[in-house]
Amino acid sequence: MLTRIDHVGIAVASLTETIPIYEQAFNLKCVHQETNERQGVREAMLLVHAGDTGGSYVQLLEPLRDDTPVGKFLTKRGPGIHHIAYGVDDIDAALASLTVSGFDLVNKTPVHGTSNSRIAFIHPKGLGGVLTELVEAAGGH
Ligand code: MC0
Repeated sequence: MLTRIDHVGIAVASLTETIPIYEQAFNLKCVHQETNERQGVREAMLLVHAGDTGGSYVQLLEPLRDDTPVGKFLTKRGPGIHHIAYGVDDIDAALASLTVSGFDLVNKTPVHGTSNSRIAFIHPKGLGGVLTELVEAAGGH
């Protein structure tokens, strides 16, 4: 079902302050930035590895407001790892399988993600306390 680790999402107070730190520390390049109003974030994608089945990224997330998932997370826990995202070839099939298995899906059908990907979140409670995202990239994978 899973093709790769697509990204690790990290909650930060400021993209402007944090992007240069990651670029300098690991010689990464920020290859994409986007605002996702529905998710309440500004995000930056830093490429770690460009693989055959899609890339792997560090995703920095800055909340648009305090009453958003990342805003609430920052208030409660401070900056840190917010979620892990796995690549899938067929997100509809993956969600159907997880539903049959009884997992608590935050998104029962895919929503818009980075770079026109289709994404869905699975609640952290059923997965060892880790908020988990599935990503089907725009070109598949
Ligand atoms: C909250 N909790 C988490 C968590 N956020 N646990 C692990 N990781 C996280 N990131 C836990 C809290 O500690 C709490 O546990 C319980 O969940 C309820 O927390 P809450 O603060 O009351 O939050 P809720 O219930 O309002 O919402 C939690 C939920 C939400 C996971 C449903 O954050 C959500 O819908 N997330 C999915 C969307 C999202 O995160 N979007 C931003 C990234 P206790 O034990 O105290 O009950 S968007 C993105 O990444 C996109 C653009 C992309 O990749 O393309």
